[in-house]
Amino acid sequence: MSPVPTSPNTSARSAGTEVFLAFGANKGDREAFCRFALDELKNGRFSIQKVSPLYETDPVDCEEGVPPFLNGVLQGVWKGSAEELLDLCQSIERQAGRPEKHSSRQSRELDLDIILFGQEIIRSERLTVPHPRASRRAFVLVPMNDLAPGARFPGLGKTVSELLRELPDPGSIKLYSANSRI
Ligand code: A4P
Ligand code: MG
Repeated sequence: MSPVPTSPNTSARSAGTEVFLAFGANKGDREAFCRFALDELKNGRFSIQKVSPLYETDPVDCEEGVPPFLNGVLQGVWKGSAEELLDLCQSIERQAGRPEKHSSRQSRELDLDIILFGQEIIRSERLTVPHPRASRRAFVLVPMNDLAPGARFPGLGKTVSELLRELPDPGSIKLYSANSRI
């Protein structure tokens, strides 16, 4: 009997998929929560390749009076499906103390979003990738541009540096610490 053919997707998965994750925190010890996310991500199936500097950013689309965020982006290789990566991100958010039910306009100990999953376009009940708001948010594009200005958003067909140049108003985003690299 001839062997069952392996789809390109399956073989790509076994080698791992290049992913970009954005992290943010604006509650408690923000730097410690970002560090916690990086430490927890280094589980067996995720290998971190690059981490951006940390930026302090004004809240976007949040309730009035919420404190500024620390934001960054990391690039890595994930061996598994996108849904499994979301499960890992959500379990790290919960371990950081973030309640399961919350509003996107409130402060949070930790937010971990999948920005790009290879060049896949995913629209499922749980997951939209590329992240639907990332391409117009300086707090994602600025740190991502430090890592991979030429990374392309599938669907939009534009690179990170092109999207950043096209942002009408980047808002306030200041370098906080260049030392988040690992
Ligand atoms: N979900 C769908 N697609 C994705 C994806 N690509 N990555 C679903 C992660 N999650 C994804 O997300 C809510 C649901 O989105 C999840 O259950 C998942 O199934 P969440 O992270 O639990 O909640 P959230 O972060 O409060 O909501 P959301 O919609 O991710 O909010 P945003 O758009 O990420 O906004 N301002 C500054 N300066 N810095 C920030 O980091 N963050 C936000 C959050 C608002 N303003 C900010 C910042
Ligand atoms: Mg989120």
